[in-house]
Formats: sequence, C-alpha cells, structure tokens
Amino acid sequence: IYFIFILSAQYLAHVNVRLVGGHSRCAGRVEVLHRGQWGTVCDDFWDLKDAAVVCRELDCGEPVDALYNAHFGQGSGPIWMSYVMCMGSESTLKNCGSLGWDKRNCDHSKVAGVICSGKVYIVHILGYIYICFVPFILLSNT
Ligand SMILES: [Ca+2]
Repeated sequence: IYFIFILSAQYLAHVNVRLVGGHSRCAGRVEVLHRGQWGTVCDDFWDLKDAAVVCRELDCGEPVDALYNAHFGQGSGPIWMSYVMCMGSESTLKNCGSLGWDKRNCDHSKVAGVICSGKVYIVHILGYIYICFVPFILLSNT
C-alpha cells in the first residue's frame, strides 16, 4: 500500500488540475493549468461525466456532485474552459472536448466545482498510517 501511495504522489506532481476552496483536496472549485497559469472552468454543460474525469485525474475516487454558480468561490484569473464535454473516460480534463481555451464567454459567478468521494485517497492515508504507526506501536510494547 505504501508503494501505491508513493506512486500516486509522483503521479499527482504531473497533474494539470486542482480543486480549490473545498473541505479537502478532493472537493472544490475546478482549476486547470494552461500556459503556466491556473484558471477556472465555466459551468455551462458541466456534469458528472466531467466531474468523473477530474476525480480520476486527482486520484480522488468517484464523482459525488458537479456544482455550478461558483459554489466554492469565484476564483480569479482566466476562465480557461467552457462547454466542457467529457465522455467520462478521458485521462485528463484537458483532453475533453470544449469550446476552446479562454473564450471569455463566461464570468466568474459561473465557475464549476466538483465533490469527489475521495475514497482512494483515504485508503492511501490509512495505508500510510498503518505502515508508519503500527510497527512503532508494536515496537514500543516489547
Ligand atoms: Ca459536460
């Protein structure tokens, strides 16, 4: 399990999407990295298929909800993507169909958010705690 945790941590370093303003790294306003700058995503045509791609890209389990109208705050910077049309099987949000980058047909009161189950992440954390603390507890009892 620890090995899987290391793998996913390395994988996350190359991810071009993040969730901001939620209660965990697996929930929040969707932000994508494009041309070295973080920007948001318009909520037009935003749905659970799009959310599923974001959750998978972040190793955050299954999508629980796709949120509209800046539920997690408006953010700042460019609104990079709009009319996002994922099939649900894409490996990254950037591979999903959309109107194109930075079309400026949207305003910050309409940025998209996602809540993921976070299940996979919790499994990793439990595995990490198990590996790090159980041997310590066993040693301290001898
Ligand atoms: Ca969509």
